Amino acid sequence: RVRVRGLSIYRPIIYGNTATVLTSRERDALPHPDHTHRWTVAVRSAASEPDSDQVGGADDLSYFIKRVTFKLHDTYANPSRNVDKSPFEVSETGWGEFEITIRITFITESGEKAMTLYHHLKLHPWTASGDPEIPPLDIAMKLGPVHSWQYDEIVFNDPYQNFLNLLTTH
Ligand code: SLL
Repeated sequence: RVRVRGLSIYRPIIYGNTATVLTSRERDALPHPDHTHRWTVAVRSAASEPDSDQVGGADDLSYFIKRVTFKLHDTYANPSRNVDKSPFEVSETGWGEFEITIRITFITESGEKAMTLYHHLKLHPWTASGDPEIPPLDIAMKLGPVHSWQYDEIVFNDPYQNFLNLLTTH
């Protein structure tokens, strides 16, 4: 277990959410008639991949991430959601925005401490006028999906030699 002193290695990620307004037919099919949106919160690689048209790369982060825990609002059943394989994401329906705590646990061999990120779940579109009012659902539906993503870099300082090898040979 040798650390490589003085070396930093980073991996680019994005984290955030997409959201769409449910159609009235979709709402009728749900057990929660008050839910207005379907959303997905995710942690993804920010590395570009050829032929990937999704937000973020298609790259699988599980070679160094063991688990991502998404802590949802307490109005949800089992608000603490563990995801142990790629894609590291949770999809739900709901009616309100709230802060999601995202805890990233690295593979045991890394010897790295878990990392915590915060993301404000965004359901309502920003309008061109900068008007802070929430647009009505029929207008929001015409505006299309909402995307709210942040870029970050996971930095490993003085990594263990084995972990460094794993990262660089991936
Ligand atoms: C608000 N502070 O008042 C926020 C809370 C909670 C959102 C939003 C689903 C709940 C369920 C849901 O959308 N919760 O499934 O019961 O705007």
